[in-house]
Amino acid sequence: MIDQAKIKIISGNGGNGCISGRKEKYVPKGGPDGGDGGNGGSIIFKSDENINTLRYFQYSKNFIAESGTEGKPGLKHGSDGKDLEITVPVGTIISSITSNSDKKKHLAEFTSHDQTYVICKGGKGGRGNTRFVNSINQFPLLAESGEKGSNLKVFLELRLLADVGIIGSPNAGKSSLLTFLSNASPKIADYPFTTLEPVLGVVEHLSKSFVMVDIPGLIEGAHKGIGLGHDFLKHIKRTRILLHMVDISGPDPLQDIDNIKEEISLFDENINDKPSLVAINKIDIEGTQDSVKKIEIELNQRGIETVAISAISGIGINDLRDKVTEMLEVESKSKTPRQTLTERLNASKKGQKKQTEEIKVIKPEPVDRRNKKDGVLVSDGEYIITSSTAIRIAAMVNPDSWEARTQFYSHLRKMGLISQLEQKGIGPGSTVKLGDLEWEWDA
Ligand SMILES: Nc1nc2c(ncn2[C@@H]2O[C@H](COP(=O)(O)OP(=O)(O)OP(=O)(O)O)[C@@H](O)[C@H]2O)c(=O)[nH]1
Ligand SMILES: [Mg+2]
Repeated sequence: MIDQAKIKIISGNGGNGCISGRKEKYVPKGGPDGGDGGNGGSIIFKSDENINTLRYFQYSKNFIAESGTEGKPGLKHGSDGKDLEITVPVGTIISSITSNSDKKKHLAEFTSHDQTYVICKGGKGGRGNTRFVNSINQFPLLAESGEKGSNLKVFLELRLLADVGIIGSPNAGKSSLLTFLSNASPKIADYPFTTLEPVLGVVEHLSKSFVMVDIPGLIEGAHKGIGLGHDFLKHIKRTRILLHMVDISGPDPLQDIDNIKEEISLFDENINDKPSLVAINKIDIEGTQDSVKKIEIELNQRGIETVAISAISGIGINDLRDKVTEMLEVESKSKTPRQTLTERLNASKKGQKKQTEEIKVIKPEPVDRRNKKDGVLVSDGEYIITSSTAIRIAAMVNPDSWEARTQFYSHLRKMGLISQLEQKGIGPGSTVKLGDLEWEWDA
């Protein structure tokens, strides 16, 4: 019933900002001209009703979005990394897993077709040196490194509604069958639309169990919302096999079957591709034997499997349980990874319409973005600058250039970090750490 997978997703890094330009005075087109880095691609999950399993993720475990490229001289912006879109079936729930424990945190749930969630946002591109120009510093030797993408382990879980969906016209005996077979007790009555909501029941058979759902009766026009309509047709999609019930005592059972099939394919033609079985019900009623035979022959000729039952007296029910169990086994063995990722990407591109409008972005944010507001921390007598912006600028400072170092120091002062260090009691000889840099305080 439940399909699961663990995968790793990594969004793209932002590209570094560029330090460039001509420094000489009176040179035409002189001045700083380093462009910004491109943003890293995000990991986006999208639901697709044409996919039914998470099998694909048993073979593919790592998903990495493209990184942005660096900014270039001449104010050229680096190119953004492409987002990586991962398609999952409707009914998928995504949680993050922390590596040191198996604790899960719910991130997103896909309840309908075409929903999109950005689960790992790409890192932002770093600013080029042009962005650091101010009245004092006309030629900055400072830029920002690209923000790192995020790296997340996620747990995907597909919750199918049920293994078997019981469908058919109102009054066919669907609820009677579920009651006979399982612990469920849906309302049963001799009038149409007795069942108003799908009812689930667990069926135990041959030391196995499966879940059946009794779906409210379908009538002509259901695909347009007539009767109880649409809502229930969509539940049918989330079942593995269909048990189509027909009342043999009705005026035209064959026509009844065709009508329901037609309604279903008008709603979604893929549903009729699910493995299915027709249960000819109410065979206990006197005088139905001939029509049972006739309908069996006709359906078998069409390659449709049948089983004749009475949901009230229990005739044929064992046979039905055997057939359903066998079909479920065959169905689960036949599942194969349906499409390669590229095929899926192409398929989802075709269906791309309003996509980006509704994209929801899910936390967690990359660590360095979370630290943005932080400043200075004192630990074991060492002064650690935790500001992510400062760390990203530090990563681009040329340590051999006295001028770059001086500019960087002024920038730290402008950011208020020097006064924070002073307030925290820094003195000559103290160790300061900033990203990969470490130096002795001599101010
Ligand atoms: N004689 C006979 N009557 C049956 C059988 N199965 C169901 N019925 C009767 O048919 C009527 C409808 O049965 P339900 O189980 O409520 O039918 P349903 O398909 O769930 O109907 P809706 O919920 O309205 O879609 C009830 O009066 C049942 O007692 C059967 O095998 N034989
Ligand atoms: Mg019912």
